[in-house]
Amino acid sequence: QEYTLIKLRVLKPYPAKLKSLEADARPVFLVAATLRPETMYGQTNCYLHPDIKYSAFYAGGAKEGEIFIATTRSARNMSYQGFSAEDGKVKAVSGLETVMGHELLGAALSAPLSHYDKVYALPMLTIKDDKGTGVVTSVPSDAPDDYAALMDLKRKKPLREKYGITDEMVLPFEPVPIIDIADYGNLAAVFMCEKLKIQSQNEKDKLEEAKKEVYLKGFYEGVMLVGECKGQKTADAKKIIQERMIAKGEACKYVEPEKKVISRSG
Ligand code: ZZB
Repeated sequence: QEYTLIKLRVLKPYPAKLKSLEADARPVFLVAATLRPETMYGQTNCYLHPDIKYSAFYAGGAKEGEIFIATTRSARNMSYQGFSAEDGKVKAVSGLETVMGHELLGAALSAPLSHYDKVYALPMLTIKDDKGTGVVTSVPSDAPDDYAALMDLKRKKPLREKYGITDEMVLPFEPVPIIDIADYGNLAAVFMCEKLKIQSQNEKDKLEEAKKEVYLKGFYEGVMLVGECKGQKTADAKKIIQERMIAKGEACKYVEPEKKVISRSG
């Protein structure tokens, strides 16, 4: 599986857990794995799982000019793909070998191409530990899971309070129309969540159905409403936008190795 890694820069003041990095000149990024780089205009926040273990490590190749935050497992994969100074070796930041997702929630971020100058790290309880980087950038206009999780946070003040998320980090953020799909409109994920009456991020089956449909339609029939590929089909825009982001140092390619299937019966 080939993903695009999107680099969301952590803004100062850093969250308490990352304070030791404030004296470091290197930029710090949450790195999110996405299959849809052309949707980055619609980012409204970034999701982390409160109970997943992340790690801060040196990246940027031989010069180690950057610090990435992602799951330990994905850091290991990255170390074989030219991200670390030494092939196959992850060099964690001292004291930040393990960072729990909840220790980063509320962090302010700068997300490349986003309509919003500043977005926040928010909790999502359905993030999988063994997929991508465990960091998910949120595009509620076109990703049903992202919309459902954002609506949960908007509607449920106790949920925000549980994770120390303030109103300002959630309430001002609305899905941004970035892709038009015939019959679905310009907020396809919102349309599908309403059509299937999805009430929360935990409605797994309905969300899977919504995602499949939006993926298919959005990718093959969608037309870009914003950005340098405005007016073009999303399928054509994807590569162009990915390459442009990589050239600007805002993204990288990342390959996830196939999972080994371990069978008991041999
Ligand atoms: C931005 C985006 C915009 C995404 C969109 C989707 C959509 P798949 O097909 O199941 O492999 N993702 C990445 N990592 C994780 C994780 N660890 N746990 C849960 N979700 C994760 O899904 C890949 C997509 O799932 C990625 O692409 C990411 O969300 C999310 F408009 O990034 B995407 C219709 C979907 N639209």
